[in-house]
Amino acid sequence: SYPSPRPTSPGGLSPYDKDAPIHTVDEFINGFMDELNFGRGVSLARSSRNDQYIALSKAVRQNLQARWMKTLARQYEEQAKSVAYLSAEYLLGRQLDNALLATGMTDVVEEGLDALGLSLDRLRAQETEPGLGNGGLGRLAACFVDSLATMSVPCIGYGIRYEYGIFRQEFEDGWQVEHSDRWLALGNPWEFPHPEHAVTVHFGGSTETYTDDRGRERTRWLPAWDVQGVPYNYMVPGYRNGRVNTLRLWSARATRAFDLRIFNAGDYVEAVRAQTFAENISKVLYPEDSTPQGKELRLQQQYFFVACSLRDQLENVLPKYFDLANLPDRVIFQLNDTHPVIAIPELMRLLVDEKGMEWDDAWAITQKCFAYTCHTLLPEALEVWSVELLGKLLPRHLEIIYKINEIFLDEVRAAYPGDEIKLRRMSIITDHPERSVRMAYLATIAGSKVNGVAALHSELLRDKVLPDFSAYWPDKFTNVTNGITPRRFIRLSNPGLSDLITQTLGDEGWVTDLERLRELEPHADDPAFREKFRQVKAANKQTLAQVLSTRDNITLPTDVMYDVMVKRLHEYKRQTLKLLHIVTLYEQILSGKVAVEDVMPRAFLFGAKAAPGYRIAKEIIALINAVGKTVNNDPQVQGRLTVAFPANYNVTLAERLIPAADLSEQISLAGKEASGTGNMKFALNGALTIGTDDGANVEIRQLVGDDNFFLFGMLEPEVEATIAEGYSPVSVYENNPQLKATIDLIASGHFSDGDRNRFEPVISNLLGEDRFLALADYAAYLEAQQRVEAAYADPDDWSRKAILNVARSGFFSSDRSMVDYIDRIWHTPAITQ
Ligand code: T68
Repeated sequence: SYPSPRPTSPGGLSPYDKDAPIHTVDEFINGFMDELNFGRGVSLARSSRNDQYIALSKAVRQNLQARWMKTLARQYEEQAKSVAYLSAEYLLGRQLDNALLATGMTDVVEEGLDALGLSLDRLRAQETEPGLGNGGLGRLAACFVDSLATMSVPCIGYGIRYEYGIFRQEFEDGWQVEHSDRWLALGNPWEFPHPEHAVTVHFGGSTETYTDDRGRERTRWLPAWDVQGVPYNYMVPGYRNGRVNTLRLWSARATRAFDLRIFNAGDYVEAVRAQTFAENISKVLYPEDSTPQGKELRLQQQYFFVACSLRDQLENVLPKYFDLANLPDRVIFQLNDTHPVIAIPELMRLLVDEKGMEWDDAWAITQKCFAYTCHTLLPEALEVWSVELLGKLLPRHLEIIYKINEIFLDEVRAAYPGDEIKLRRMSIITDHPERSVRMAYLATIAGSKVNGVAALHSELLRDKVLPDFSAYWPDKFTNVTNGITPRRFIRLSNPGLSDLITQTLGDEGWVTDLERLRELEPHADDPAFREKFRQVKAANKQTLAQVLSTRDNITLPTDVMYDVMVKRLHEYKRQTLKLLHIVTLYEQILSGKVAVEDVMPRAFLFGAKAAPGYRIAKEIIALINAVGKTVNNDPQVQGRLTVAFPANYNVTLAERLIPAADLSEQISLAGKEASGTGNMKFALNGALTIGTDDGANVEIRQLVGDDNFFLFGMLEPEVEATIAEGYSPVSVYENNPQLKATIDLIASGHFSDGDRNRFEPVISNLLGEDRFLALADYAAYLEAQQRVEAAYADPDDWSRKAILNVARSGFFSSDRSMVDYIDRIWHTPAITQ
């Protein structure tokens, strides 16, 4: 129903494109040398690698800038409706390679740098990735803005320019330690600051009522303090289509009024201290990915970026004298989880208090302008703000929320007379454990649509998380299954496989039309194609081994199965279940149950950050590292089992790990992982999945076929039943001798120099509670791993399965996700001119 995006210059640079100054090697060299000499003020001979990286980036971005301005001009001319994506996180990954790909400049740049005696590979490595997100949610936002640009759909991404992104992880004695991520320390050639367009955001104070000049009773907010938001613009290039959209990240600084007040009072030092206070708001990304702590600074961050973004839309993006009654024709604010939900009362405040609109008119507009995406099923991840804190920081917003709730509850009362329980269940305000605002409810009530991020998730969201609301508004609820951008996650990250696909399909059209991978299906039966496919995978393993050797001093065999589990460390994702499998294989060798020669050689690769305050997650990291150390150094296993846990898993490392994987571990407890997106990246890159019936795994399995997916474990209803019956992990342990031997080996101190207490917290967590039923799924997991081994023993058949995974993963392109959002929620056509 939506035209699929087509690149205008599929091959690369078009010499006739007047919008780009650089087409030839000579033009590149000139552009680069200008940036180096006049931008950095250094000669080539005296330039540092950082000078060269920045000059290179600025030369490359020249080819995007005219396109950027034209894109904006077209959107304005066409009065196009645009998506304003509100997200507290964007996990972008490195920018240089993506810009080279989008502009088709890679070959010219490589040749030019070569002529200057420089290496593109070395300069690439100079870039620190912008880690402005925790994991899946932030990476999803980055994929979505990429797809919208590539599809010529008007979009502006709004977020926060954190001075420190997600922490840099190191291991000390196997224990996670966090270091600050100083990603801006060496300068950032990809951002365009506009301090002259700073907007003011208010906080605190009180409200008062007054009578306006038409005799109406109104309310106004008398805030106590304010900060300024400075916009930093980033280019979001479409893939070879001449479009460049905008990502606008806000940075906080003190207002001048604020300064003057204090400076005039003569307290210079206090005035400077106050500036620091203001700047704190955008200082650091909260590293909690699923248990929001209700911290005041976090609420400040949320309101800060949302208030800046709404003001920007109303004052700068829309034409002067725009009739706000038509706002829904021009913009849809997509709420990426509840973090930006305070935008709802903010828009009401702007329309009612500042623009003088009647409540009902403002509410009708607001309801059309917002839509809400939920990313979780964990109850502890559903954000609530205490009324006390909200009232202190945003008193007017709290009043507005109360009024929204009051009107809504009147409606509910009329629909279900006498049902006080339902009323209390559906109220935005809850009294337990303290009086607070349920942000997901506010978003559901105000939003035009509510969506989950995979089919199963959307179903559970409707039936388990928001059942009263879905019964009341069945049409409000929809699903949009997540996706990943094929530009970054195959074309850039897996050049070997991309070349093979392009050769086989005859052109590069698949990069923007990923369903075309279906054309690979017949080749899955061609032994010559399988051989080439295996060669690509083998080369990717070599590359990864090389990277890990220099990056982490890790030695990795390259002729073994790569079994990979990379994602945030969380109990529900069950890294411990993976670990129990590894320890089981090892225990079977130690105890002589299995001869070493009969163990299939494997390298187990982990990547995971734990929230700094999440004790048990950090203990699990330490245990993985301890097991790795013991296993890797044990001559008895003869290098058949290798455990590698490179620190600081991030987008850059993902781009290396995923293309090298044979087996993708997606083993969350059924009903807990909303979607997963790593699962899609692995399948697209030709890894087979071992996974539970959870999140998007369900759809992956349906598409790739049962024969090409290793399913195991309880289904969601079984999980519920098991818990309802009174789950006892100890009895599972006692009734499974192999599980007992495995856990006992850990408890014996085998991996902790004889210290039996060292991993007691993990053991007692598993035996005592095992909230996510790892032990209950252990036997099924081992059995599935045996199926994996049997399949891997037949390389030709394994390749066939892997190729079919690639061929059938086109659905998981974020371009398709965008089509679904556009059809079901946004109704934003592409610009045409
Ligand atoms: C993830 N959520 C889901 N949250 O866990 C994953 N949370 O299943 C899904 O695929 C992905 O979202 C995209 O939809 C997150 O990543 C967070 O990072 C987060 C951050 C702050 C507060 C709460």
